[in-house]
Amino acid sequence: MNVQLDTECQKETEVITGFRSDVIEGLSGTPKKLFSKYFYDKTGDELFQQIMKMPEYYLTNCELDIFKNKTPELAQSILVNDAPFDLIELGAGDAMKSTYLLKHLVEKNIDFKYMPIDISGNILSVLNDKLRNELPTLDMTTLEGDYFDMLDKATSISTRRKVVLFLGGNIGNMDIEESYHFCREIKRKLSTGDVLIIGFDLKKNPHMILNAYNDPAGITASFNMNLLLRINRELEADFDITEFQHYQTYDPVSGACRSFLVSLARQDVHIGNNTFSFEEHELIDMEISQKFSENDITNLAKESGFHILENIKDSNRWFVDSIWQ
Ligand code: AVI
Repeated sequence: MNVQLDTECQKETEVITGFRSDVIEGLSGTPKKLFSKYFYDKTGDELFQQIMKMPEYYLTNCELDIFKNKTPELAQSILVNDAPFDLIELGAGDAMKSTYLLKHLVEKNIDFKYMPIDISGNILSVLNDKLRNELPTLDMTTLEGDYFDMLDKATSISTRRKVVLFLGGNIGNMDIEESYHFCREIKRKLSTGDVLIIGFDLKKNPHMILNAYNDPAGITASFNMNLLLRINRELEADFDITEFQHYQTYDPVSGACRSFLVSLARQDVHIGNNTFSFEEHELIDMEISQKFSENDITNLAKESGFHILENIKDSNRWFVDSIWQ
């Protein structure tokens, strides 16, 4: 019991230490930067749920449309002569979209094991309860932790063929170099015949993209501000969020949609013993949501050692789930 508590405490301390050093490093650079992976504390999760329900945030319905209405096509592209396989989902969350695929595979009596990976143990236990209830015959092992560590664990648990899902356009939250590195790493961890399905938000009318991240209700702004509040709560800091303003850009040529916070005054912010000075109008680079052309996707697949088996798009052709081998 004590050993378990000690381990949990140690894990929590390591998480906070990583968060602190990333924040301090990011705010010490030029331009100042924070990492969007830290948006998702409890309040951040709730704000993201609200974003997904916003009429301007078209991404939610796009991939839902694919998983709901093109399930047989998806299933077809991942099955090889009904051979058993492991379906591994990176950042599964509530698995809202993939549940349509799981139901389809279970109904067809396909032999597979579902392995959702997520950094949040809480989300995984909710998902576990939900799927045990909705799909009692589903063979499932949840894996809590970092994507690559857990992918290693999944490959050590079983040697069956792997199908990896990376949905939601999450690849867009990496800068280009990071996304190339990420795809190469996945390729290195997979074997011949394994499959990767990645969701990409496509370049489209720039007004539509900008609106999705610059919503009039200001939910995206609050989502960004919450990271400053989280730093205040967890790292003994004193950001005054009334002295910052959200600013969103979209560059239709490069496809980079970026979130910034603008300092409205010359000010000092303290984080523990560290002081960070902001000029008036100085920016904090908060997040990139990269948009892709089909060419960009082909290049990314090729450069990381994959080839594209199929591109499945939603009915508006705004989003693609690209199937790579
Ligand atoms: C999680 N990710 C794909 C979202 C996106 O569209 O980049 C995060 C987000 N940021 C602001 N709105 C949504």
